[in-house]
Amino acid sequence: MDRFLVKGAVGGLWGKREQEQTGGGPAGLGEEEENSRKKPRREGPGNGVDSAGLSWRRIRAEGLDCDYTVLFAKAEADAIFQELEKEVEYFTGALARVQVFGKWHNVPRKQATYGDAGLTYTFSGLTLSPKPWVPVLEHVRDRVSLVTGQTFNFVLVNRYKDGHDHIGEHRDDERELAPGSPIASVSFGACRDFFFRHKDSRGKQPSRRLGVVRLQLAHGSLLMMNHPTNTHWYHSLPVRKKILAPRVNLTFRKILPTTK
Ligand SMILES: O=C(O)CCC(=O)C(=O)O
Repeated sequence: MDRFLVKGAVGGLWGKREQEQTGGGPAGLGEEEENSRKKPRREGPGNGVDSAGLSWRRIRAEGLDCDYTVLFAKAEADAIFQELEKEVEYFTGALARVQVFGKWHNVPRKQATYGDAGLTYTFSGLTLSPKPWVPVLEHVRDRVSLVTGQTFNFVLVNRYKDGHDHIGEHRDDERELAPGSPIASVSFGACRDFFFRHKDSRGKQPSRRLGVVRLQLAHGSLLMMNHPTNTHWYHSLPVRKKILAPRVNLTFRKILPTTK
């Protein structure tokens, strides 16, 4: 922990801006619109290289608006990953189990939540409070805020021990999210496939046939899922049995303050 705090100081490894990184990484290998050509520097995600030297890739489809970049270069991403492995405390017991059609199963990954004091959210039908922020999560949150101009008060941490761990198709609970707010997804560890499927293109007899948007989320990457993506598209992280290495994903959100 001390090591992390020291490195978090401005100008140290944790605080340093990664000027040299321009590669957008392996995202956007699917049917999405791609726009990774370098353009004159502009502020904010979604338009080539920004003023921090980050190369953004636009991912667009009907009702889908995402931006992808490699936010942390390898050395910093490695250090953050190690710190997350040391510091994050995951749910155990009933919170690590889920009921599907009346039968209880272990959640096929580990989960934890951190956030601002006083917030509550619902999880597995329970009203819970997130744990208080720890420095490594604040560090990643603040870097995302710096490069996107967005603020976040909550993070869901998902840890996938290997390619057997996964998350099924879902949308994030919009009732708890601030209307129109983006979700910032930051990944560390194994590079994994990540799919978006339009809500009208699900099931055996879909009403429409829009293509699946397939991405790969690399070590140190940031995927901004902007409004209205979460309204129209489901997302998932499928099983990949050949992947042996762990992955930790952080989804930063702005959730509404608890109402009495
Ligand atoms: O691990 C991921 O990339 C996806 C996490 C996710 O779907 C979620 O937090 O809602």
